[in-house]
Amino acid sequence: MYENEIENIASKGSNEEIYYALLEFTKNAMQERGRIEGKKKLYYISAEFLIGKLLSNNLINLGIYDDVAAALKRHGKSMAEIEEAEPEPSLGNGGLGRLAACFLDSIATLGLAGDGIGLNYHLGLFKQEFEKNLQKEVKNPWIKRQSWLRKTDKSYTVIFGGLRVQSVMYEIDVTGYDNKCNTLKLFDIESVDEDIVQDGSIYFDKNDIRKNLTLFLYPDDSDYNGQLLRIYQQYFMTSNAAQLIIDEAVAKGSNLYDLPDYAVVQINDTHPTMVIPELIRLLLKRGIGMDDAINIVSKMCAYTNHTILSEALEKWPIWFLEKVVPHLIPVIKMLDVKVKEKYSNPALAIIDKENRVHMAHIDIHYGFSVNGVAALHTDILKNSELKPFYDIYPHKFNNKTNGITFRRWLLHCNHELSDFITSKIGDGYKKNADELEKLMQFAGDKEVLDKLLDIKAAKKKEFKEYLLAKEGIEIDENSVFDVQVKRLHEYKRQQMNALYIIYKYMEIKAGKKPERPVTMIFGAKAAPAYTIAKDIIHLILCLSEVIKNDPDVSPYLNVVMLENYNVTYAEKVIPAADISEQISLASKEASGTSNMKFMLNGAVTLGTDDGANVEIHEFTGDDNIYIFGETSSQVIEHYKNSDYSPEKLYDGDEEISKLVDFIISKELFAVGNKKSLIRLYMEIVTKDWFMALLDLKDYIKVKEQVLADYEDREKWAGKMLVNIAKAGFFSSDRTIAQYNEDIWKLK
Ligand code: 26V
Repeated sequence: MYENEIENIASKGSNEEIYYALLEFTKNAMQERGRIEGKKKLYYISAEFLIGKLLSNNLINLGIYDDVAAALKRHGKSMAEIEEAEPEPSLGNGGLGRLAACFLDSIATLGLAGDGIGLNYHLGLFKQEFEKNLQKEVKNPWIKRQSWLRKTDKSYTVIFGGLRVQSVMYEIDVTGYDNKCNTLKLFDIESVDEDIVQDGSIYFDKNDIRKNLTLFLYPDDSDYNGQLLRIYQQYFMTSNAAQLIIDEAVAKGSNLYDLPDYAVVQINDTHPTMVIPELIRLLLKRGIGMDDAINIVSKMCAYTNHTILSEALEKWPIWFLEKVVPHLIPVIKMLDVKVKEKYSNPALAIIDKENRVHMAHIDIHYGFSVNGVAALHTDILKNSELKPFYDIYPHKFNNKTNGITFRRWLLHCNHELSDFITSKIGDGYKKNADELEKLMQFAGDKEVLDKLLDIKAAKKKEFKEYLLAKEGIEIDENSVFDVQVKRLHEYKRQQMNALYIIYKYMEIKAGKKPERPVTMIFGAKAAPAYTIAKDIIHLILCLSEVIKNDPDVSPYLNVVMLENYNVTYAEKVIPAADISEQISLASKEASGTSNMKFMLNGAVTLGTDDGANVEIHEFTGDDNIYIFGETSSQVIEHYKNSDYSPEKLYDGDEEISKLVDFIISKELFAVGNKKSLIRLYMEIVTKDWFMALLDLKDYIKVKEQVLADYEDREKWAGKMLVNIAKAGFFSSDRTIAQYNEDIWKLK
């Protein structure tokens, strides 16, 4: 349909020129598709949308990727080269933001009317650089003159205490696979000034809201002004959302009392919670009574919980809110009074005794649905974290196990594998992921298994070359690729993986050489104010250096930390992985989504029975996954009884203390920062809040087993096949169909 245009574009000069021509062409093609319409619409409000590069994905969904790739090839170019010219928007931290992006893809693919609403952070999340084995944060401007963003003439006034701003709404089209478009709406203000942040830094004047409001995602909130700025951002996002929702519903004929027939709001974690009091306030302003307003809004809003970590559950001191959003205070106080009139249990209060506002409690009392993101996570919410709420609102609680879009995480990032799958079972799985199960008929088929190994080998080689070109790092494509890529957090236990590396290093030093070299690959950003997380990055980088410079060890073990891990990197490394590290302390990882991406690309999971690993385990069976460590109920007991003591494990077990002591060895001090290494050592020995030492020995034992099993290549390929075949459940199309069936009820 577009042959001439595509041919014309492919014949242009530089990669950049081709990219920008393709960008405009694709934007137009998406516009021609038209919008998904419906009386009722979903508003998925989220502080993060980690959308990644969009060109390939959009071309795939438009059904013209192959035509474009073929035209480029005729002109001696590849899609991969052209994509290099596309900047990656960094509008998210990790799983939560990427999930929102996968959901937008599936919502449009299923033809449901649903838009994303968020903020247009000019500098996104920081860019990570490594300097002296330490993480350094620098600003990352990603918006170029030409981009996927389309400026609209929609604009709202948003009022803060002592400040009034005028918003601008941008849109990015989201095309469904073989379907029409929805949009991602990102709000901004014109006065934001990127120049108040110095090059090579992320620091700026946090008081100047007009200039900084939409500069960064989660600006460092370790201080008072940083926290205030977060509240400014949250209110700016939700006030725009609420005004837009009412506008669009009224335009479609709503009399406001029937607003729930026109709009359903999914609140992605607590960041958008203020949409509830803001909607109520706007309805009051339009003459609706308090009880009616509360009733209407409560029928529209649904909340997703993404973590049980208490430090991540937002509780704002009321005077912060009084300063930023004084006009919301009467509403919030009224919501609190109504709860207290009904329930005397202080655990249910919105405003607690210390005058902190529990944002999740607003969502649960005044929304109609509360969901966790994996079966285990939802059980933990019901039975412990949110038990008092489950007791009074059992009907509100439901599970929606996360998913990933197979368009990006298979069709786009692993053409070799998806083409092969298509050749074996046809392409029905592209729309109905459950059809992947048909691959099970090849479980004993040597030819198919060998082909899977060949594809993996090709993706490993491709990644090796990418890494060499990008970072000048050399890895051995015949080694085992053992990969842990995710945000850096103690509960995810990258430090436990680092202790395994120390174990392996010592084994090799003692002459026990592995059959095949191992490449340990990490990717992780640490929050700028999270000291211990940065210390763990430091440890990994120091280990990498020590091992690289040790000729006894380096032929057998290589440790690589990818700089500035992001969606683009994920698309390259996940298809190349042999082992997927999912080693969080059981009960702490709500779901995880990289576990699903790895599985789909034929990596075998080494993990704890946590989050969605539990469901992966159920699908693959014991023989195709490696599970270790204490269970979530055991861990929850340890916390309840306060009976976990890292000191005891350290003092009582020489194998453990030997590994931990290496953190403060002369070898590491020679390449690292003494203060940071000692701090991390002390943290592990005296606190170890996320119990890395608890599971360490079991982890080492099972990982050794994985490496041994890897050598039976045929058997390993069988495990790969089962993982791919059983991944269908984890398609975000399934997740979204369930959200719609149980919560949104769009059509
Ligand atoms: C946020 C914060 C912010 C303050 C410092 C500590 C801290 C720790 C954790 C978080 C996580 C916030 C919510 C989140 O990102 N959850 C992730 O959501 C994913 C999508 O549902 C899920 O797969 C991950 O397991 C979950 O961690």
